[in-house]
Amino acid sequence: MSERLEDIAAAIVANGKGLLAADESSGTIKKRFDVIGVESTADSRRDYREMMFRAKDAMTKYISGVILYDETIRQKAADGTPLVDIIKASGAIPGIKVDAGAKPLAGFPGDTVTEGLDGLRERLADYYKLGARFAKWRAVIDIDTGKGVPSTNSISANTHALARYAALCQEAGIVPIVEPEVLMDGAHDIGTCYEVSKATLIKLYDELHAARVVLEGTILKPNMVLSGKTSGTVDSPEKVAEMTIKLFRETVPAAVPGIAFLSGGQEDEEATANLNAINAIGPHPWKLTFSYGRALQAAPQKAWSGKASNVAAGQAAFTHRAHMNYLAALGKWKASLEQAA
Ligand code: 5MM
Repeated sequence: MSERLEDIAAAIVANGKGLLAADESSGTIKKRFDVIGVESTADSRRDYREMMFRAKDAMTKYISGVILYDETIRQKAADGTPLVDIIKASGAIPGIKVDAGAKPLAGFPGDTVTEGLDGLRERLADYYKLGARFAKWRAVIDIDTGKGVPSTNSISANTHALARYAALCQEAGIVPIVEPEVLMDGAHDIGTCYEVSKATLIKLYDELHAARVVLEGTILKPNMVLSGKTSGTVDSPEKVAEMTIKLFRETVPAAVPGIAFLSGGQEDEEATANLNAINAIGPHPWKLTFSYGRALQAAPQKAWSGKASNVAAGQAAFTHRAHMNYLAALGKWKASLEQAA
């Protein structure tokens, strides 16, 4: 395929396809495996991810790319084939998480800033050789308005780091996925999520312009606009779609080819229904698809539960969720399709 940044970005969001976010760091995948009673070892992590990457229907029809963790991009399948080669053989694009995680922001209790810029130029050159053609960096913006979180300084520091990361990626021939996640944790209402997300995206695109990042060669990975998880409100998909699209029309330039959402702790079907409602009120200037971690993997993790005899069941569960989200990215999903499965 073409190596132009614009073409890679367009391929990531083409025709209803979306990303599998399988870039859980070792600590996060351990938490996921604890839930299904599986010990997290290099081999069990490899077996689990190999199961998904070998799910042929899901990977060829619905998944455009996979975000990998450093360990996984270097791992080989049980038969010795590099996992990256399995992903490429399916037609999907390998990507890599390059941030080093969110750390407390000095002087601003409750705020974090994502680290990982030191040595990033060299790491990107290495990841390019290993086959990565896109990367991901996640900034975490929490909401706790009573405590002044997020501070203006946290939004500035996080978006500045995202812009420096994006410029380094493009220099290396790698498409940056720019992920400013406004967390859904907390009791805030949907209007507060909208306001914080708006302040974040305005600052983000200021910083990307200042860093001379070519927007056509980027993908935005944002949260949807939602009420906080402990607010007691679950918004209707129509409300989420209206607020989310209003936000993007006000802040995301049309030069950005695609927006690939994180699921952020939504239930599997909720993340699908909301994505579908967002696409149902189109047309929009950007493609709107999924880059889900939990909302694509919770079901296959449960079905697999670490047993070789469950590989087919795990692949079926993964394929189903990928299919449902593919339909949602086209605005063609219906709740009845979930029951039918
Ligand atoms: C899959 O989870 C990713 C890695 O998380 P850690 O660095 O904390 O281990 C995460 O960045 C993910 O790509 C996004 O948050 C989207 O995942 P969700 O689960 O929100 O769809």
